[in-house]
Amino acid sequence: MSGTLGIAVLGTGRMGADHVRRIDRMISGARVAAVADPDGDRAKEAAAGLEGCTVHTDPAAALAAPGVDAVLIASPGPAHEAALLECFARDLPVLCEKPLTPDAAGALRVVEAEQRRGRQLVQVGFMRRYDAEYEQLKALLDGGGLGRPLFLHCRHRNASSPSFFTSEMLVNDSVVHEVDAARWLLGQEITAVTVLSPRPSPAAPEGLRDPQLVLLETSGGAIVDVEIFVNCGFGYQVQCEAVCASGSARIGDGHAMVVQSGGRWGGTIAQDYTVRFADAYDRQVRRWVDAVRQGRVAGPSVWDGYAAAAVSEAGVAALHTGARTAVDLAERPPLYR
Ligand code: ISE
Repeated sequence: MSGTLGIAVLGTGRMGADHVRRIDRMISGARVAAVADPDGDRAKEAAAGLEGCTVHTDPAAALAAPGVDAVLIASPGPAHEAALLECFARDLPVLCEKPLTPDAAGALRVVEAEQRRGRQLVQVGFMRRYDAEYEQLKALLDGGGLGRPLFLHCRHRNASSPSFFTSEMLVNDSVVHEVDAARWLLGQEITAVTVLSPRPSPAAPEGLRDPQLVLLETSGGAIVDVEIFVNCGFGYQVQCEAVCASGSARIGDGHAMVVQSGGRWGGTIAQDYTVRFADAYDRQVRRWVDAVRQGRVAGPSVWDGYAAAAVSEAGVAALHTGARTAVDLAERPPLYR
């Protein structure tokens, strides 16, 4: 396409509002044409100052608004399936924030619906794939110089969790990022999940099983361990070390600037994901816009979203039972091979 891509942003909470600002200020060739949020005031606030942007409380009305060529879904997970099916009916390309859907059955219905169309329309927002350090690690592992990966040791820490966060969400809202990153970095599926949790941190809200240790087994015989700790107090940290047959590589140490003064040395730690992964989000949206303008779809697919949902479901079962739980994955359809 030659003109500017008009995007409808569904959901103007923290992530959606961040994407509205990003599209407006950081992305060339695109503009926000419509926003929708059940909270009309919040939608209005996100659209303030955006020329020609219409404001809606009903997502379907935003998709039908004038000038909408593509859709960015940033509403809560349970709203994704209906929004995606509506986008398919209107033939609108989509960038859908993770998780694709909260459950594997819903994600599989989305996969089947896209397959019936015979053409991909959706990129799923697993932004780690666009982070410079993750891209470097992926290139290193793909190059094969370190030999076969044996372990990924991952740490995923949030300063604090929102009030609505549940023990299950540590798995299906937070660790889902490591699930996708591990599948992508290793080029393997996750076959089984085990979840262990120590006595909760005193900083965790009453009843929240925080932190947890999530163990993922892969189809190629590697093991991925993830420490997920969403009330660590000190900041937002995402680290990953790949240990391979003849070497190891680590990302996420966050040593941007080191200050030495008064007999001490140190730096700062980002406080949340919109800061830690700001560049990755920019790159993700930019690549999506470029692809859509060229009539292509790239990046994580709804199959990747489904596979992550299937692993999350096994992870939540493992959290409840304490048992190693096998992942039940459908056969990958030809459209996603
Ligand atoms: C949140 O939804 C995210 O996607 C963040 O990247 C993650 O760190 C956080 O734990 C999730 O709740």
